[in-house]
Amino acid sequence: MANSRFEYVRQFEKEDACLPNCWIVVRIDGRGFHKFSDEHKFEKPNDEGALLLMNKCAECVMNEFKDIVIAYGVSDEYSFVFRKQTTQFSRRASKLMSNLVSLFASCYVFHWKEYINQDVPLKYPPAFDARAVLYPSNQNLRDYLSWRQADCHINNLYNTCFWKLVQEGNCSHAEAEERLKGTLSSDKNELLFSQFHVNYNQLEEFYRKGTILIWKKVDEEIIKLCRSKDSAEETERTVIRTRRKVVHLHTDLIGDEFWQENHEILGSLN
Ligand code: DGT
Ligand code: MG
Ligand code: MG
Repeated sequence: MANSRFEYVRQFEKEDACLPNCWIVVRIDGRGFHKFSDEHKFEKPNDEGALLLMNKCAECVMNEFKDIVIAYGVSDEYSFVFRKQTTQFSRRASKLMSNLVSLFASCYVFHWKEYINQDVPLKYPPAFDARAVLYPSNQNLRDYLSWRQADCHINNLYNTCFWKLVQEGNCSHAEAEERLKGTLSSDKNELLFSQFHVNYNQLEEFYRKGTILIWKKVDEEIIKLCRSKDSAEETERTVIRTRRKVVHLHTDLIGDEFWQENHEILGSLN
């Protein structure tokens, strides 16, 4: 078919294929979630339902895009790591980002009622931003994920102290901020322990470490209907089926142990 005279405008489109042999990380982050979490009465510092909803959306994304080998989520953000050799969308950054982030956002709305208190209807449509960053080496990728998990730790320790001071220590927001100014991690641990009898390291790992999603092979029992050769009658039989499933972990990924236990993530085939 002959091209129309308008066809030349295609040339204005920019090539944006990600470099080969690099890990592709797409990170999404809630837009204005400071306000969004207030408007929807999220518990402070951590709202279990809101975080589980984020995890649900991330799991939906992984089930749709099987080339994601690991995802890491904390607060209103999620990072998705595509295997090095992925050919998804011909590695086009805009396609990868826009497909991921739009699926994530629609899942967030779709599953809202399952995770958030029935008394809190969704007041307005949430939005998420997305960026794609390339990491050429395994060490770069590990450092990226370590950076996000270290951030989770720093913010969660600060927020735990801040909200204890406000909710139980009779401090105003400004007073709590002043009390925490210039404190080290050890000071904050000490404050929690001496003033509120809280051992930070015993708080839920879900909040302290964030959520890691990876694929694991799991054995599942399924019930099959079988018909014998000489009878029309069907009988139920339990069979074991192995399948890959997304599992949720709340462990340390900064040390070597996680990567040794899950060596297939960085494995040569990726
Ligand atoms: P942005 O990303 O530049 O559009 O701005 P924000 O407001 O989304 O800021 P960001 O992403 O740096 O920080 C995330 C905000 O989300 C932070 O103010 C706290 C809030 N948030 C996230 N998870 C929870 C939660 O479980 N409970 C509560 N109360 N707030 C949360
Ligand atoms: Mg945000
Ligand atoms: Mg954020």
